[in-house]
Amino acid sequence: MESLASELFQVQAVKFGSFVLKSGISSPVYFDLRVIVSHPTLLNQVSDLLWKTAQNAGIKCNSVCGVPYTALPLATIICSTNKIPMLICRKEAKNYGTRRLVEGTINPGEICLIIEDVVTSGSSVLETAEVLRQAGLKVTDAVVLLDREQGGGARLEEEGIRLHSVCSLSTLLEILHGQGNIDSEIVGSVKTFIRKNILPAVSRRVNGSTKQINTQPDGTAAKKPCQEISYGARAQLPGIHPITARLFKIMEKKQTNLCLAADVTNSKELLQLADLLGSEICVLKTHVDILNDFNLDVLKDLRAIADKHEFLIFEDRKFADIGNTVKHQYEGGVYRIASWSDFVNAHVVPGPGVVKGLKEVGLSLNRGCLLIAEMSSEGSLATGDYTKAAVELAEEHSDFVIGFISSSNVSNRVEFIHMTPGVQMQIAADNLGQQYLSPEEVIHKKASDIIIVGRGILSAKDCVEAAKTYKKAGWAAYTSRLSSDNN
Ligand code: 5BU
Repeated sequence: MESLASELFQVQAVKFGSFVLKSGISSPVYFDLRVIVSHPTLLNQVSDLLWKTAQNAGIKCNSVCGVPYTALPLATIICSTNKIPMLICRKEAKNYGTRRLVEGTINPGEICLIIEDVVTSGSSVLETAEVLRQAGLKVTDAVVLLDREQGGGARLEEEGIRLHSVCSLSTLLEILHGQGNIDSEIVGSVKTFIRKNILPAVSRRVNGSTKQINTQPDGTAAKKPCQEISYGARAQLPGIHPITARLFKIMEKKQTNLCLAADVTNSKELLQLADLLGSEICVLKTHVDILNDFNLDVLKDLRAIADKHEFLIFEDRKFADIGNTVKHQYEGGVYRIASWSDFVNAHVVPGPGVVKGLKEVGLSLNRGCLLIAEMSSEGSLATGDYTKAAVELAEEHSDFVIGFISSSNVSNRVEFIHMTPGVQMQIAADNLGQQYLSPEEVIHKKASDIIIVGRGILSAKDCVEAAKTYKKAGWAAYTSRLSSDNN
């Protein structure tokens, strides 16, 4: 281990200084294990140590899978040297050919060992484990070269995965310090950083107690945490955004996960609808720019109705410009959206600037924003890497981003809310590309949180009755999801 630590330091796989991490926080230590592919002896040494760690822990496995990409060559060497079948997890399904997410021979029920270079929160290992489990494999252990000791082990444990590390960050610090590679000041600053940045296993902790709800005893398919924690419990999560907390509380209290897409073009009609259906819904979604007779007083009245019936207002503005422009569009202009809308949504196509711009206006007003990770329309381009990028952007700005517009659950983090448009029980599609799913499909099968219904209610003969029906169906799907997942 001593020589490995020194070599990792020499090749700059571990660096000390000041680095801005993906999350935006500044770290005094940085790992880049990708560089070891240029050092074949080191590559072999690391692979050997990973396999020895697995053997010392008594791990039995039928195959090995490296978390893409850094751990792929490590897994390859381990498998080739020790004659073990390897599996490769794709980050994305190909959009042609087999669309497989796992390459290699899958024998359902067999155990696959995960190999990783560095573990911080454990999320990369979890993503790979989820894909393998969905393919029918069991995942019980992961071996990692370096554990940053920031809570990844505990998080994985909660998901039924034991984490074994070749080396912990504190041991690495001690060795490098002993060798004279780093001084005590660096050791102190890294230790302080780690202590201050231990990631809480927020997705698992409800009211301070850890609920072992996601793990199957045999290590098979873990279900998404959102599927098991009630809306009410999610409202209590430490550090949850005030808008999300309010929304979850309203949903629990009114027993509704229905959002009305109030797509009408007349203000009077909008206010009448809001008052008529207010008791059935948790959110009223507006397209304020389709009103023929818009004026700000209408929104004042709508706010009053929202407070009376306890629902939130969501302007479906779909911001999609550079930060500076969306800032003006959100704050000013004719609509003054930030002054009355509890939350809005944005496309991620412009990159982080769109969120930063909106945040400059919304944060101090305690407003929230959904990112459009997927769309309900046929041929939507918001899929695969695009959806993933939306999730990453949300994680980076979770002080303002409260969740997603998506057709399914795209993030395991229970503090994010998922809202799904394209819900209707009568028809499967309209003639302009809209595609519909049922409340049961959206809430139970796809593990979303809120159904957004427009014409399913608005075009019904009796829209109050229709709203009640959707409310009931959405809630029934949610309660059956809760009970089936907690059994
Ligand atoms: P419908 O009448 O239930 O089809 O209305 C759906 C509403 O949701 C409508 O206001 C759309 O603008 C909105 N919507 C959508 O349908 N699909 C999407 O992907 C997004 C928004 Br984002």
